[in-house]
Amino acid sequence: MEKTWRWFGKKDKITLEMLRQIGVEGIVTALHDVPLGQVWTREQIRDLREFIEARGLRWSVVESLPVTETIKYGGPDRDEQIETYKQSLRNLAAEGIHTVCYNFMPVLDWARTDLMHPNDDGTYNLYFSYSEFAYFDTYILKRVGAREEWAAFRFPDGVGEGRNVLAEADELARTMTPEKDHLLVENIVIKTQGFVSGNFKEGDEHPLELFHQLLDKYKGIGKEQLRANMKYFLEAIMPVCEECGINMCVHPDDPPIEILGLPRIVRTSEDIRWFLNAVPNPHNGLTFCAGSLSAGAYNDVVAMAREFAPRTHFVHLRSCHIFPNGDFTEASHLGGRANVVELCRIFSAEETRRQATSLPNDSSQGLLPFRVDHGKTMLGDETRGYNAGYSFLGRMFAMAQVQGVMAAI
Ligand code: DNO
Repeated sequence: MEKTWRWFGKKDKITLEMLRQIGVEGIVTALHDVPLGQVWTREQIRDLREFIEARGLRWSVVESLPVTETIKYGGPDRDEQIETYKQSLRNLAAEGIHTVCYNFMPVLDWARTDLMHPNDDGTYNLYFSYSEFAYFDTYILKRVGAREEWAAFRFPDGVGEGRNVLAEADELARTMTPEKDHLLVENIVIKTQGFVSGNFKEGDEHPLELFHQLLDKYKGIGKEQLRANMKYFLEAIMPVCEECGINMCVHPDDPPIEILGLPRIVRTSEDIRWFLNAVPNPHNGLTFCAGSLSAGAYNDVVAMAREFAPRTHFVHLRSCHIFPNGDFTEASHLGGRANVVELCRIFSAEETRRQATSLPNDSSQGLLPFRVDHGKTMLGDETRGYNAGYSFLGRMFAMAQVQGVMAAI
């Protein structure tokens, strides 16, 4: 499989020269400076591609070409936005880039409550606490209906037994301070979204107001409507994907639960089966993010990999540990629920199968790109100002572990 790495562009403190030294072959990146909803021009794409190639690497995957909110909620300008999207796809293909990761999560991209959760061994991990998230929703965001929803919240079978998240949030409210509130907003809205989604930026003065405005757009939109909007989008772009040989791969919802009263539709096997069958075109595929999927207690990640490997165009290798109370953290890449070793076996076999039957129109030569995702923060990473979850030494350590697994397989 092709060893790739998420790189945040020329301003990333982790340079391409560093990545070559650790065995990276392909780069996963985006035009992070282009505002949401604007066409990515050929010139901009070429400039970045040449920058990458001049350093002995290739631009393998786009992560992400963002789907603007209006496409997700079906706003009046969605067709216009879909045309913009199609043009960016054509431009990417013309520059030789054929794998495009995106997501269909309303308002929030990935979410965590703690970005520096200390482990016993002195490293730090990302962490998701239900009570802190419920506190954010009910006390900071003060979303209408939040209290009722959290009162009715039930964990899936096997975890969180007897837990009353709303009562825990109320309890937490007694000890929270303005500083702690601020940190939670930073973690949920600014630091996790700022560098990936485009909806929120580092330095936004009123992130919560913006949040409410976005939430309002989804009033009355449930799971079925969001599904219909995803299908509409995919059907509209598939002709361009076929013509240009672009493989689209949707990123699962992270975490794979419905939050903030918003529907989330890429969480379970049933969801994935649904969107693959709704638009049964091989160019409509999946980013198999083992980490996101493993954060759902109902997801059997290995079984999902077996089922969905043929429609997977990009793999994210990481693994989560779910505590008995339902909270989760990111486990070692060799531990946790995801079983990265077995996943490597499944996806390597899939790659071999593809290479034997190489699809026409497929510039990747059947290579299946993977990247490690969300490393630990360790050995001084914490002082370098890297994006949350995207440390250097922690990710390098994970990458080395996975390279070892691949070699052994
Ligand atoms: C977080 C990432 C996501 C992912 C997007 C893809 O670390 O996995 O932000 O890149 O959801 O669109």
